[in-house]
Amino acid sequence: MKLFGSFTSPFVRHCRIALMQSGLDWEMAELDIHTSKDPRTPTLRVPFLEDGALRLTDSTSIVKYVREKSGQAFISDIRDLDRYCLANTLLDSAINLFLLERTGLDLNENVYTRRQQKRVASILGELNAAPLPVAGEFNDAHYRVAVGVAWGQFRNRFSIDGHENLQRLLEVASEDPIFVATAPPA
Ligand SMILES: N[C@@H](CCC(=O)N[C@@H](CS)C(=O)NCC(=O)O)C(=O)O
Repeated sequence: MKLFGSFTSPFVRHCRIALMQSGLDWEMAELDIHTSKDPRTPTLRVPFLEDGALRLTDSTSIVKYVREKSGQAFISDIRDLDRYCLANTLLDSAINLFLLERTGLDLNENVYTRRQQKRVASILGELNAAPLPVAGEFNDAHYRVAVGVAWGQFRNRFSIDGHENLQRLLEVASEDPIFVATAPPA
């Protein structure tokens, strides 16, 4: 199967983690969705995955597919699923702000971008309040939060100063060789 995406995307990173842990046969096709003349996905976003006739257009369906195809579990606990969703909402807002800023928009001048900034700050506080996993026992909610927070640090999109649990989560994740191997390029 083929995963399409960039090495900087946190959503792609989570898929790569699941694929590397799966033992399945897969390859990555690097794709810059912003410049591609043939995006091959209706979302105009990465990641997407092709496995024979099957095409998946979102990291959640991809991670679930890979986990289940390799006999592993995707998220079953409802609180974990909610935390996973919170991390997605955080990333969605933070990435939109990042891309809007690149177009030259002043994020502080627009009522909706200010709301997005508020959403990012408020979700970080909520995620920081969650219990920490121990090394080697990450589920997909932990991975989603960790790739999201790591992306925020990589792109300087938000600070986790004062969020000690999130700092600790990244420390625990840094003991995971696959998490480390999938880090965005310096
Ligand atoms: N819900 C999607 C979000 C994917 C997403 O936002 N990808 C970003 C890269 S990190 C993207 O391709 N953005 C391009 C754009 O918005 O134009 C998923 O989980 O796969």
